[in-house]
Amino acid sequence: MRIDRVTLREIRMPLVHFFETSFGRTTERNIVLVEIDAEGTHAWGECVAGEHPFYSEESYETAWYALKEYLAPALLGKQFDSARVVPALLQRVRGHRMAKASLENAVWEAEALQKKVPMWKLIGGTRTEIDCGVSIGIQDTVDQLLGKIETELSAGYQRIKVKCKPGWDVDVFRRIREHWPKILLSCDANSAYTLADIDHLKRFDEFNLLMIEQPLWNDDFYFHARLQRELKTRICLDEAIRSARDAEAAIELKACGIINIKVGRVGGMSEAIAVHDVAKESGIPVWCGGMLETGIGRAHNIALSTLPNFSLPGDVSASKRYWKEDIIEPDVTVSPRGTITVPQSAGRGYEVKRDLIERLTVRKEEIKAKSVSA
Ligand code: OSB
Ligand code: MG
Repeated sequence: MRIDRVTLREIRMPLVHFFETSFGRTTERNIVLVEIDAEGTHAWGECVAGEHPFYSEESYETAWYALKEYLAPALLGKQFDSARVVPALLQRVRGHRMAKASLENAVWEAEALQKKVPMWKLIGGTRTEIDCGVSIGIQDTVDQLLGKIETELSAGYQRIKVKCKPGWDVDVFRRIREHWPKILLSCDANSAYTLADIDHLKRFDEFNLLMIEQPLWNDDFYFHARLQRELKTRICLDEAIRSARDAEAAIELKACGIINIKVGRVGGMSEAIAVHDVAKESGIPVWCGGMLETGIGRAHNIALSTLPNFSLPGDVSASKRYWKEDIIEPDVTVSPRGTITVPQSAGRGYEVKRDLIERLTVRKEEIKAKSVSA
């Protein structure tokens, strides 16, 4: 295939409910979408970078810059057989993984469309249904959180993850366990603690959590290994795992017992598959994380979740939890058993609503081929 055109769009979409983590509250998303035209095949990728560089160094603005100035020009006009070669073509640019992923994932979609297979089959997926959990942000009151948990459990979700931070942790877990002693429950700190909190973190063991996600620094796995030796509960790494090499090192150090894979965080589908494979070989289960995606990114997360070692329920959940109207059709829906049925049609398996995307677009730019030297 040959990449003839790359179009960048920024869309704005309000969330149906604010989402709060230890690093802040999001009420509206600014999302960069990438559309490629590969010899008449149109395919899309979603950039999961946030509004601010708080989860990682990237934001939608840095992604726009990297895509426009370097990444799109590196692919434009190039001829190749498989999306597998994209990482090598983008390798010269350091970091900017979420930006790279949005472009690479669009190429996977194009390849799947051209080969007339679902994207999940193209990447080697095997599952026909994926297990779903939800990630519930910090609320204004614990009672509000309990109400949300009740709603999600009634909808069938198999695992509840709650965001935590100092001051919103053990007392909250205790209230949850009073109501639901047996549910699969986990927490995600988004790096809100340090090793000085070790005695406090040990108290988390009392609540029979499935895992504690990224308690310490976003760029660390060495000290997570030290913490893991002191805890009964398994640590799950999110932010710290940016590549298959990171996964290998973290596993060897025993820094985690579980890995959250986000295709954007690791720089694209090829690297996400590689992280999956490393974890599988070591007997470390993985699950698919979420970044408040629209339907495009969500569809790609569903495809990724069909790989065999995605053996724990992920954070991929129904469109309606995020958006009044999603930009794909049909919406992603979750069964009363807390599963998503994997679509069988070619490519992403959901149609994009082009008119709606146009209406939501606040910035649009077509990137032309140019040579980058020096
Ligand atoms: O740490 O998993 C995280 C959202 C934004 C940034 C970081 C995280 C999250 C989530 C949301 O937990 C998961 C979802 O998309 O529902
Ligand atoms: Mg996380």
